[in-house]
Amino acid sequence: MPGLYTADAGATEWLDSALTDLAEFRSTGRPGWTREVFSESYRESRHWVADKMRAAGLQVHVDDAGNIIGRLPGRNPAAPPLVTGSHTDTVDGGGRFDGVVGVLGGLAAVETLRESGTVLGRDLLVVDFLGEESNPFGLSCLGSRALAGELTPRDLARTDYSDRTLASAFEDFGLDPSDLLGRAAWTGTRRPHAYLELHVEQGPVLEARGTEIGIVTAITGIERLVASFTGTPDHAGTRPMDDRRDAMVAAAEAVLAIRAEGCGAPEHGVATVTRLENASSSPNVVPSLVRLHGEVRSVDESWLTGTRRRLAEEIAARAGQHGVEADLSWTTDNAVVRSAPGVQDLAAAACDAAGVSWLPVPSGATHDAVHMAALAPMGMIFVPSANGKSHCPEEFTATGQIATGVRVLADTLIRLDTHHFPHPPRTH
Ligand code: HGY
Ligand code: MN
Ligand code: MN
Repeated sequence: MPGLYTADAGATEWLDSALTDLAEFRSTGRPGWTREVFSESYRESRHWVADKMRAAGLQVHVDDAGNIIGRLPGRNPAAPPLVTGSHTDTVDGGGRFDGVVGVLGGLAAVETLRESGTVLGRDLLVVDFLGEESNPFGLSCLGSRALAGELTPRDLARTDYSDRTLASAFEDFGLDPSDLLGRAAWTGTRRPHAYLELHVEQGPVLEARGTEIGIVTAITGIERLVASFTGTPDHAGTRPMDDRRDAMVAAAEAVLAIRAEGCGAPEHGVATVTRLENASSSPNVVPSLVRLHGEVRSVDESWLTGTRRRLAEEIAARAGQHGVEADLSWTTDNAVVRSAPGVQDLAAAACDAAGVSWLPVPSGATHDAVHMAALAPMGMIFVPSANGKSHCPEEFTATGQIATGVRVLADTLIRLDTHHFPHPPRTH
């Protein structure tokens, strides 16, 4: 079977052209590279990804949760497989590298194994997980959650801004929601031996330190908030300023309280409000019902568990000063997850063997790896992001940097293949 590379087009050329070709699948009329889950551009791109996996010599199928899974047979197909991969959906106005580097890098790693004549003792699965990015339903990592058996009926009943349910979005995408809650899960003997994901750092650390590889120590936890502020509607032109119950003012105070919370975390804390909705569309009525969407993140578990209480007190107090009621609804998008020490050690050994500089780094972004950690020892390898930018068109990582990540990924997978994990490491 001829490989991915040709005589005059090796790994970096293949990566360059694959990145360029996949970037063509984007939603018109949206900024940057937009290929959101369940969109038409995303639906079309899934066929391209499956074809790319076949071109890499993988046996390809789409599972009940819409994950595209490419299988490289090992000597013992009955052994728990190794898994790598990431996602190819984007945020609105996103870039060309977030997630994509882990899927294409997984295929390039398969080629690296083939070129070196390496046959693993166990299958290697390269997965393009469905819908990693958070979405209007407020739930990220749809495909990897399903594999981990973590999707719930309540999740499928979530609605987007137009009150469409997540279940109907899956149906419209050609998937049966009832399969998501059971059959899709990798339970029992389907649990992998280990999971390793290549991803762009999406932050400034590696570039600032001139380091080629980040070995992820922990992945941030995320608390998501929807807050409703209820005041009193009034004529915006006649109601005196000292006699209003303005829901938008209370929401604005909450935006600042949430920002202050994120600035107060001891280790890598962030907090962001991304949406304010006035229930009324009239520009001349004092807002009486406003909804706020926000999130708080940190790799510091104990601090993060306190954020709900701190913000509930602060937001209620500030809203009360304006005679406005605040109702807060929280969901934990994911808890803080630690990478398996054994996987981190093998990635470090691979870097050292290749003479590649590396740093242990926490991940402020969440990933499919969070949910795969529920199934198997997990690790992540980062490559630098130019100016630390991501989730925007300026997102960039040089192909040579990605190729270094692929080399480390391939070597670490070879080491994982024969590694014995003495006991299931604590990941949650
Ligand atoms: O939100 C995140 O951290 C990831 O990009 N989905
Ligand atoms: Mn990502
Ligand atoms: Mn992302």
